Amino acid sequence: MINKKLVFSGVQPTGNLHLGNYLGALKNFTSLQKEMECIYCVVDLHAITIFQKPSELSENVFKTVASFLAAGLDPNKSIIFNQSAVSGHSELAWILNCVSRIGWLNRMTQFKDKAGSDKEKEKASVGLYIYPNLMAADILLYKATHVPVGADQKQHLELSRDIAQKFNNDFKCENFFPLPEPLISKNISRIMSLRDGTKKMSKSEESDYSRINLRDSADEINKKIKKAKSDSEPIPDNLKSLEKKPEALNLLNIYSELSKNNLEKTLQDMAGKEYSFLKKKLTEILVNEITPVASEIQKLLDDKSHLKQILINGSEKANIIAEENLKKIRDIVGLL
Ligand code: AQP
Repeated sequence: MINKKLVFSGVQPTGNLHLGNYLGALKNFTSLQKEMECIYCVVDLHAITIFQKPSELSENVFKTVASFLAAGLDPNKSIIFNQSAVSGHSELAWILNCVSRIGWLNRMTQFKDKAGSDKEKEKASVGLYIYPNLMAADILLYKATHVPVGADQKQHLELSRDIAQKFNNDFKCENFFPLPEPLISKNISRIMSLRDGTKKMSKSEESDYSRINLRDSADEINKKIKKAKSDSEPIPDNLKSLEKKPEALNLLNIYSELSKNNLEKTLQDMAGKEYSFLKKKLTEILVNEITPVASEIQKLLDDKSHLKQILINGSEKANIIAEENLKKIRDIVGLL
């Protein structure tokens, strides 16, 4: 039996959440909780696939959950918890490690990006390599049907579907796992670095000038946008002229998303103007959107026991669903 619609998604506690996480994931999360049952997870087991200092990891879990709430997630509507508090994630990940194929993992571009050159790859953790199997377990543990993610996660989600399908075939339990659908924002699926428009905005990128953090002050936002790469020519009136200008395109994309216009309309309005004009407008709109979120994050971080209680309540609810599904999974696989 295929479940009713259920949303699952996760965010790694690897630092301060940024504009890419906000526009690519959190905004989508909050609108979905109005229409569907949603489970949102701080994926701490994913974070440790790259070494994290223990004291920073726990602090980052709090920062991530505070960002969830500040962006509008409501623990009375959505289940919010940290992954390691529900042991079913690890148990199902092991079972799925035995279903997933090495050839499938070899094709994952994120591993190639994060692990580096062939020589460096040898030193990457095994966890980083099998990360997509854990992601499949996160989703399938709840039999989630929809997964809101940025476009960067599309390939991993396709792998989750392949794993679900192979499990259903191998164990002759047709439709046991639903094949999860990605929910990717159409307009703004990928926010790029402010310093290099060919790389995605990322928490772990060394330069803080590459991203707008959700905790940035108005002054920091202003400085970062001023320094952001753009173009010396005026803003064109068509998309084609932006093909080889990824940084300029990124700024226009972000502005369009925040001003709730499509890119064509932004180009119509801004054609012929200098990028300094766009940057001024973009700073205003970013400050309006981000600084209230930043002060709410700070307020929430001042009461960690409240945040901890939200995680405990969420993990209890998640565990009930996980255990019920795991009982059936153990039975299907033949584990006593
Ligand atoms: N630049 C981005 N544009 C759009 N969406 C993005 N997401 C992340 N970066 C962008 C989406 O945010 C959700 C949570 O991602 P994550 O933090 O779990 O992992 P990530 O994709 O690896 O993000 P980072 O910032 O690059 O983290 P690090 O540097 O630690 O690896 C996902 O839905 C993702 O698509």
